[in-house]
Amino acid sequence: AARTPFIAGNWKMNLDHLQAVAFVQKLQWTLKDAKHEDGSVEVGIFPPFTDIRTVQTLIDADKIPFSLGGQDLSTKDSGAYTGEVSGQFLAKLDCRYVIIGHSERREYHQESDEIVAAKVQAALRYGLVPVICVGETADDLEEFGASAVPVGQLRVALEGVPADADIVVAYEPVWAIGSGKAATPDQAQDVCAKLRAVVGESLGADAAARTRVLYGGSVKSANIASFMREPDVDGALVGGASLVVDEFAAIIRFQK
Ligand code: G2H
Repeated sequence: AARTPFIAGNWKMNLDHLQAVAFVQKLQWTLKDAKHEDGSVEVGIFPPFTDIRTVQTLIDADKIPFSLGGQDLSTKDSGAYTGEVSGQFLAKLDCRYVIIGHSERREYHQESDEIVAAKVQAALRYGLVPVICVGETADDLEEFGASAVPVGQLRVALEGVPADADIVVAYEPVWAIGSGKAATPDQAQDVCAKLRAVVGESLGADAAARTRVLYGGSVKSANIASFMREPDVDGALVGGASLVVDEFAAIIRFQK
């Protein structure tokens, strides 16, 4: 089955709700007649929690063909968990996706592989598609090579996931994030192919063929085409460049 390319903008902790309005309107205007209009590429926006309602309203009012997602969610459904946000709240705001296990969560919030796995289960309980992030640090790369750590992280994240689950995998080498130093297309292809194989081992061949595997880490308009040319790279998780309208629009308009 052909996999629809997915360009996902992870705003991280940027753009307040008023800035979000201006940004989304300008992006939509810049993208008029772009190929996301005909569904040949899916565009995802991952704003901070406080902007999700705002972006949902814009998408709704203007029939903008963007998918919406959260940057994180709680392992729990509801209750006395101050500061947490439940997957059911995201689902009620029309979020289709949620990023799970981003390296910044793993590093600054001590998220273990087990917490990541619990968050994947929480997402699936509410019909959200988890965007499962994995990747090696510079030290891991030196010690174990590129693929061992992300492969291990993904195996744990997929424990107990049903074979028919809709998931997205994002390979983000930590040394490439926000550093301006992206992986080479060859490096990305090699690890993304191995991650697809893990999806196959865990969920079966159908899931491996259907699941989109993204590359993330210093993606910009100047390098997107080189990644998208690779057979096992189905899109990109874009941080810094997703905050610049012209850059993000150019990434969405990538040509193979
Ligand atoms: C990796 C990526 C988006 P950037 O974190 O998730 O960020 O594109 O800024 O490297």
